[in-house]
Amino acid sequence: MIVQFGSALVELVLGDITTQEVDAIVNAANSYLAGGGGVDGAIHDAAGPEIMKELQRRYPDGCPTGSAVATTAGQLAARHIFHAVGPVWQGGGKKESQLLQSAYESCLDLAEQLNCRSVAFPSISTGVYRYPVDLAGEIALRTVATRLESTQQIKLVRFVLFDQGTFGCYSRILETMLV
Ligand code: AR6
Repeated sequence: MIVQFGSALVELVLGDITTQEVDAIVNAANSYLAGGGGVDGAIHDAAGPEIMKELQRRYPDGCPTGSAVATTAGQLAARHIFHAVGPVWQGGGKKESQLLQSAYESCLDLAEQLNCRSVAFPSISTGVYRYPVDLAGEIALRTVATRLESTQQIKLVRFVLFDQGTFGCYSRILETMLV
């Protein structure tokens, strides 16, 4: 599914983010930037050990929840990895929605600063961090769509969704944003 916002495209695909040929891919990291399972493990495995070394050297204090930091991308086809830290879902009363929106905005800020034309996102926080996919997808898509209406720099945002349920959920949300 592809939709135009401003002069840019939002694309939803079912697949693996590590194989995407875009300027930057986004990792769903933890605040220690320590690696882990899920998409974080897959990205570090595919990119190679230099990425963890770079994180430890450049960001020894980690990254606060709701923010993101950039590294090179090792063996990936992308130029940059943006390590974004989404919130752990705790029922919705712990500023989770603001923190998730801020994590996406931080990545979009990095994309603009680093002259990226294309960025691929996973569904941040909806795995190990248990954020409900319908709520997270709404924030992800609305935050990206809002930014794309005002930036000239970013031309493609691709959401790379790993399972059919998440892909279907994001697709339904994007459809409702068109009417
Ligand atoms: N490509 C795209 N999406 C993927 C891939 C992949 N290769 N692998 C998994 N996903 P999660 P979180 C999906 O748990 O909830 C880590 O341990 C997955 O199916 O990766 O933000 C970190 O170190 C789900 O839809 O991230 C943190 O400690 C989505 O990516 C913690 O997990 C996010 O799931 C972060 O948890």
